[in-house]
Amino acid sequence: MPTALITGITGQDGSYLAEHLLGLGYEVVGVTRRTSTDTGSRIEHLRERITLAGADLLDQTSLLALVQKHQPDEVYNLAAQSFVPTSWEQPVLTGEFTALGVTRLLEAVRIAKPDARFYQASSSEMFGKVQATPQNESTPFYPRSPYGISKLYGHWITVNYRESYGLYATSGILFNHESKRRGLEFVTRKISYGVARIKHGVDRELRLGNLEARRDWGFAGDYVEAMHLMLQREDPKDYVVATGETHSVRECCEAAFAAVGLNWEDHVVVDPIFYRPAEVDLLVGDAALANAELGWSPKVDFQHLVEMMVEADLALVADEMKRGILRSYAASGS
Ligand code: NDP
Ligand code: GDR
Repeated sequence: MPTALITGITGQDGSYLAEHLLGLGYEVVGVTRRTSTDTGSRIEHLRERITLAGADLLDQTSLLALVQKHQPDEVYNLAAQSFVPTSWEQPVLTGEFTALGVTRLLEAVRIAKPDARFYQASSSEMFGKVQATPQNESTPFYPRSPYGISKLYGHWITVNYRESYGLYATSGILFNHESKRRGLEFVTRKISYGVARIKHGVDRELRLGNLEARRDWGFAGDYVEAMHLMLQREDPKDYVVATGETHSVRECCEAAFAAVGLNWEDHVVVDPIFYRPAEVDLLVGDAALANAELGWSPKVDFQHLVEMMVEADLALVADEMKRGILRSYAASGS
């Protein structure tokens, strides 16, 4: 039974990847960091089937001990400070987690388990102010946030460890992927949760930033399959993973409100507090290489994704109302 070690297991992707790998017969070791509150709601249903191990991307010793102890066959580095607006508020910390954290984990692998296969969660945010459309593996990078710049460092250090030490190290350049487990601060989930609250009469309006930004949105459950496929190739290689379709935030609002029979224009309020210092206007990926060499293609399209998310949030808000535990939106910036 191969062992997979997943950092960021408590996040959206970590939970789907753990489910997928368990289904394939892997032993899964999930890395959690010490927090004063429980962050394990996304993996609650998996607790009996996975091993949790404590370590932090900021702490080299903990990562080395982790790899030494578990001797993983595959390492998936999904942990990061992943919310773009926070990266302007905490640029140094974002660099520590999202950039240098990758080197710390690569060092642990190089020293303690050099034949492990390593996956780095790279991002379409590295394309930023896009230099070509659609974006593929050869498109030049032009990141537009401390987050995107940190991810670019993580990307190149992964390539460098492959070239310097012969590690089996790969980067998946994944475009936005969403689900009912997405954090409430990201725009698709903010919209689906907001729509559910409005439909249930909890709120009347939904405040958003730039409605014209366009993203290539896919389903997280499909994207974790690509991560695993990337590590099964004979030679390590980097791949773009995307749907090839792009939609604006406005279109996402239209689809989400329409799913519950409402008109988005009656409820959405543009609030400049949510504008970013530098925006990524348009992303659309070309995943032809992943399709040809990994046999990967997305199964869930944009319309279905939005409907799935709205449906899940309608049920969630109904349950929160019944139990008197409705949440509030996070503070400014989200
Ligand atoms: P989430 O924000 O949902 O999860 C991030 C995870 O990282 C959490 O488990 C978090 O733990 C963990 N983490 C953060 N800091 C540390 C640290 N110092 N040490 C250990 N663990 C830490 O992200 P997603 O699941 O959406 O994304 C997974 C990865 O893929 C991220 O690297 C993200 O940047 C990248 N990515 C995501 C895309 C997307 O559209 N979702 C697209 C492209 C790339 P805790 O629960 O304790 O906070
Ligand atoms: P992104 O995702 O920055 O692409 O990063 P997010 O959902 O935060 O923003 C997408 C676009 O929507 C616009 N937008 C808003 N965004 C948020 N969060 N809140 C709003 O109210 C709002 N209004 C408009 C944004 O300006 C932006 O253009 C995600 C993260 O998962 C990264 O970790 C990952 O690397 C990339 O996707 C690919």
